[in-house]
Parts: sequence; structure tokens; C-alpha cells
Amino acid sequence: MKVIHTSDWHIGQTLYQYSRDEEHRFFFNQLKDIILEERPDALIVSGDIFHSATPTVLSQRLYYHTLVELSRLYDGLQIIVTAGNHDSPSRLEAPRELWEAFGVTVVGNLDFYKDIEDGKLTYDASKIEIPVKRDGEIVGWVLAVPFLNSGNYPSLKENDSYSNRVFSFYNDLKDNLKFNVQYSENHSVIAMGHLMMSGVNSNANNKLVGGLEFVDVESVTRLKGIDYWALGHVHHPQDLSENMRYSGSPFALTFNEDYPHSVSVVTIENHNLDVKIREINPLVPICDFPSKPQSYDDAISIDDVLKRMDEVLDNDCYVRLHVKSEMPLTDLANAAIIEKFEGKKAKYCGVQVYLPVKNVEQTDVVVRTLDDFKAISPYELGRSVYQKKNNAEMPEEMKAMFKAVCDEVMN
Ligand SMILES: [Mn+2]
Repeated sequence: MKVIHTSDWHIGQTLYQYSRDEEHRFFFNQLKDIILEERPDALIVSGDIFHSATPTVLSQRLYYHTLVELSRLYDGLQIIVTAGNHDSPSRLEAPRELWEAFGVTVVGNLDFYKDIEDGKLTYDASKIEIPVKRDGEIVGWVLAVPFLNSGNYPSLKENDSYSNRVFSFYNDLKDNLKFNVQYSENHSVIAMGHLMMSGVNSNANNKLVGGLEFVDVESVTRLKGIDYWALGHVHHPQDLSENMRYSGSPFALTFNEDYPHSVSVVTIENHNLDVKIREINPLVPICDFPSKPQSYDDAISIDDVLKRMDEVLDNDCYVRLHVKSEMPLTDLANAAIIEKFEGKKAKYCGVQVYLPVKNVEQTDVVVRTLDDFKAISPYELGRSVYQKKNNAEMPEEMKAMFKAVCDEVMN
């Protein structure tokens, strides 16, 4: 079985109010070419199709147009789409039967029902066990599992941990598949999922994260009988184990996603796995200018940034500026920046200001009790937070506005 694995399209997303539709079209054209070259049996999309649970008409049209176009590339290409945490499960699934006519399987959520005999809550596994065919013969199965809230994974016992619930869910699902009369040991099995695994590298600086809402990779990879895990949710493409991968988003959705993006071409023959990365070219790259400094000391001043800005203004890219300053930027400085971008190709996406780090004397640290906190008004607290963060007193105009907001909320 051969599939192309992608996820986290986030159709309809905007970056600093710039529409990403053209970039999506550019990606879909590349995806079309990759499908035609690789000729997979299936295209699988592991959640976050749309950026919003209520996508605009334009976003929906782009999605419908794309899936119909892809489904018609050649006979026998199957498309399997699952909902992510950004999608509305029911909205995505509403045209499910219509999609079947195009060879597209859409799974928004599990169909739960109560067993008449023992009253247990169970779900329709056949809905998410999707046979993948080549020349009319089944070559493998895709377990099309959409995003499930931690509590929605059926559990074996009360108060089971999230990680255990996920483990037993996939374990049961895989066992259930073996009872399917059409299943054979020779078939390849792919499990989809839209969730957060432990040990994931969720941004570019190799930070390891863990926590309650994470699924333990070690335990899940113990599951035998699944050839490949096609995951979505994390936008940074990466392998979590030999046979588990986040395909990542097709392009950078935020400035934190400044790494190469791709789709994964997955081939499984006799349970041997081969994964090939096909990089996606961004239409409008993101650019940190002059570059992302580590601290105040590495940053350069607003005047120097303004002088050097011609280097990027004629490029079709998203620009986020980095400047150092003794105090928050004045309206005048902000206006000067915006003026620089007028009529230029580069798209302005804000400025990050690096302020000098205030040396906090030991005596400055005040330990406050809960009663102390209750005695401070939100207005005073806000002022002192501003002072601490910016190393400057809150400007008079802001003080007046903040006071008005506090009064309105408190009274
Ligand atoms: Mn996502």
C-alpha cells in the first residue's frame, strides 16, 4: 500500500490579517503534482482541514474544489480526511455520503451508541476501518481516527489516564479489525490520529515537552499490527519512532514555524515501511528581520532597522521586525515602520521590541499573601505589571483608558 500523508492544512487561516488562500492554492498544485508522480493508493489528511470550526464560504469552496480536483486525478485514488481539533466534526462530516461518490471518506467523529444488552457505551468501528483498494483488491486498511477529546476516548475502567485510554482504544480497534471478514494478515495497516505525543519537538528549538494531555509514545509503539502511524496536530514534521510520524503543516502558519515543510510518501510492502519526504515550496516565505536575536544585547536599534529595511521590502514575504529599545516604541516610530511598507511587496507582520533587562535587587522581591493581593486594585496591579515589564511608567493616555476599563468591569 502506498499513501501520501499530510495534515494541518488550516484552510482559511490568516497571518496578521493577510489571507493565506493563494498559498493554499500553491500548495494544492504542488500536492497534485506529487500525487501524479507518486501515484499513491490513497491520500490521507490527519485533521485540521480548516482553521476555524465555522469556515467562510470562500474557505469551503477552496476545500470542495480541491478535493474534487484531487479525487479526479486518476481512477482508484482514495482520499481519507479526518477532523482535527480546529474542525467542527459534524460540519466536516455533513456531506459524508456525497463525498463517498467521489471516493473521499470523511470522518468527523465516532458514532457512539449504547449496547442494548449491557448498557455499555460503544462506537461503530466499521465507520473508521477504511479498506484501501488497488485494482479492486484490498491491499490495506486505514484506521481513520479523528481528533477526540481526552474524555471521549472510550475507557476500560473509570478514571483511566488519557494515555491509557488512547492505548486501549487503538488496541481494541486493531483487534476489532482482525475480526473483519475482509481482513488478511498480508494487509498493511495505517492508524491515523490527531493528538499530542510525549517527547514531541513542537517548535524549532528542540524543546521537549510533556504533560497530562500527552500520549506516551513508548506505550503506543508497543502495539503490534500497525505498520504506520499517520499523525496530525503538531506542525513541525518529525518522526516519533520508526513507524510514527507527524507529517506537519504544508507551510509555516506562524513565525514560530520557520522550518522546511513537507508531505510524507509512505510505502508499506510485506509490512516493511519506507517513508519519503517531499518538500513543499512556500509561496510567501516568512522572514524575521534582521534576524531573531537571543536578547536585548543581540538586537539592533529601530533607526538601524529602518535604514536596512530596503533589503527585504521588495521581496514577497511576511516580515516580522526585531528591534531593541529603551522603552516601548512610540506611535511615531510605529508610523515610520508602516510607512516603509507602503506600496511594497513585503507584508508587515509587526515588531518585536527587546527592552533592557532590569536588574531585580533581592530587596525588590515582595512576597505577597492572598490577602495582600486582594487589597490591591486591578488598576494598581496592572500598572505595576506594566512598569515591571517595560521598565517604564504606563503612559498617561493608557492609564486613563485602563482606569475606565477597570471601573466599568468592577462596578
Ligand atoms: Mn493544527
